[in-house]
Amino acid sequence: MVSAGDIIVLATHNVGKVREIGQLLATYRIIVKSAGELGLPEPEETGATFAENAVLKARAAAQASGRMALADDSGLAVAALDGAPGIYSARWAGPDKDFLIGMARVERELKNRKTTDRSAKFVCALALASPDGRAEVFEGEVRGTLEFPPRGDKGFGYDPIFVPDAFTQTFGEMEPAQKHSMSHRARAFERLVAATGLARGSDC
Ligand code: ITT
Repeated sequence: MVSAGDIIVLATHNVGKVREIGQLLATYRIIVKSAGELGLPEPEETGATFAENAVLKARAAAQASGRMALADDSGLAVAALDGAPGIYSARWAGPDKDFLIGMARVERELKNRKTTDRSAKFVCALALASPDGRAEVFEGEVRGTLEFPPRGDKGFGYDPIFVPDAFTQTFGEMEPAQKHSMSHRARAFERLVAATGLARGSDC
């Protein structure tokens, strides 16, 4: 579905995702243009799952641009909050997308539940769509624990409160390469690479 030299539209307006997906794609011979760069509109996320929203965004960008498009729908699922904020992770940060607000809401809701369970996972669905509407989805997740107050400014979104299992630093404190060695996004990306046979630049 994707070959060396192809141009792929990255169907996201989130700069944190653009940066991370750009790093994950860096060794592959494909040219990435972001939806923002191409002035593509942001479709409404009406799906009920990460996968549905990812497909919706990828299809909209593929149809509008006439090129293959890659979309990422992701979020934080907190066990004691029955999986919330989940697909509403961006919306919990309010209209200004202020993740200090989103993280404070997670902390507040956990306090309200009067539980000591702080387990959570990040989930990512990557959808690759072609202009004719065909789409494939690849998912990944990483499990961890939430810690407050937030720590670190290296990531984005909810990274400063998420400590992956077997580590002590939050994603916000880790170098990008370390986050990529275990993240939900990197795991979904590994599946995409395996399924599409995407070749590294040096292999071509
Ligand atoms: P696009 O739809 O344009 O891609 P968005 O920010 O609205 O951008 P989502 O609907 O997928 O994207 O929202 C997911 C939110 O979950 C995102 O805004 C982040 O705050 C959070 N999130 C996803 N992956 C994350 C990660 O690796 N680290 C921290 N937070 C993450």
